[in-house]
Amino acid sequence: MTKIERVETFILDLPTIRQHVLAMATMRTQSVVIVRITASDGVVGWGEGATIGGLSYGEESVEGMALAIDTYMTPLLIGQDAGRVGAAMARIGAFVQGNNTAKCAVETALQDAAARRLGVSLAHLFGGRVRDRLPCAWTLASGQSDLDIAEAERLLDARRHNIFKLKIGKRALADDIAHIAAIKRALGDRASIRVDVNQAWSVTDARRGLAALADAGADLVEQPVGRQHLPALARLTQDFPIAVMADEILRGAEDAFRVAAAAGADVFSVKLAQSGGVGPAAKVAAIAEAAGIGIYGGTMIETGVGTAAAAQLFATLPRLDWGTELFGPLLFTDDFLATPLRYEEFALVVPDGPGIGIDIDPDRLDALRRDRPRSLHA
Ligand code: MUC
Ligand code: MG
Repeated sequence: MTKIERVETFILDLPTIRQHVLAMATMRTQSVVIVRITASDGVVGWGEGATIGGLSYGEESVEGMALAIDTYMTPLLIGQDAGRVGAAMARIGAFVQGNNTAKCAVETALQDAAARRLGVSLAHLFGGRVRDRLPCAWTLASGQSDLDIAEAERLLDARRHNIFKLKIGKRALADDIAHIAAIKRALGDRASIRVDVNQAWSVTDARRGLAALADAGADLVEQPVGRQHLPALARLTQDFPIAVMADEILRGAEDAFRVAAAAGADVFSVKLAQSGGVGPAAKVAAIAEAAGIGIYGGTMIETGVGTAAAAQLFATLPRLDWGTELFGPLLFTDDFLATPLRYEEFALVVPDGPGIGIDIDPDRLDALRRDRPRSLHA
């Protein structure tokens, strides 16, 4: 039997190319946990756990994830069969509640190693690709309409993105609506405009907001109200012509089933981090598909590791109606992949090669570590 021998966590801090203004936080750095799992046959798998804005988005922080993995998950994994990913994750599930993003980092590393061991891509283990390129949105979140429009124009000219997600909910409703309308007016039919409120609106604001967003020409609104308000989300979904997408409310298959049963959304943002890994995210997508709910490949603004893992899964989904937002690596000033992911013709090219399809440059990884190894960075 090939055993799990070693589980390591690295916290990385990656500066962003510009400030990223969200309803609940302004990001200038993104912090992530990278997990490296080594098996007794020498095969190594990589995984990532990312959240945004420290503890302002969800209950997990990178520091907490590293602790949960090192202290509680690793002892449950050492000595287990490296090829039995489901069994290893069930063992963790029996002793660790919640902590989906930390579980995602571990599960992804196990899946990556399992696929590498067989010499196949992770997509191959999930039924094989139905597409080689994933339409990829970009988030405009500089905090200023004129800067956002200039950024969108550059990206359209470069044929990198023609789907833009705008982060709103921080300013007064009328200011946000004026911001969206100005961007839609400037870009017209050349781009799809979508907004993410990150739970910031009251139900009353949301009713006004959705009507105005539809008038302004936006195509979709993401998580307008708090994750605890499923009945309100369902009413908004039924009452307005603009598509309503569920994000924060979805933490795995049980939530997906609950939201689908309540007709609580038109679209699901399927996220590996929120679901608890690649396998759990596939279940969320399956529930959406069975319920006739649209699918969007979401991100937690991961580095190349989490982005490549998500790309492997999203490439296998028969329906990916709303494309993806796997732009994470493009928001950072730095990267630690040996070969960067390729973005062209408004899409992310699904990486080839075994496992999640990437190789890590160890020196560049070390340079981004919060606890830089002394030998290299004394
Ligand atoms: C979220 O709330 O969807 C994804 C893109 C982005 O800019 O923020 C994230 C998280
Ligand atoms: Mg969101």
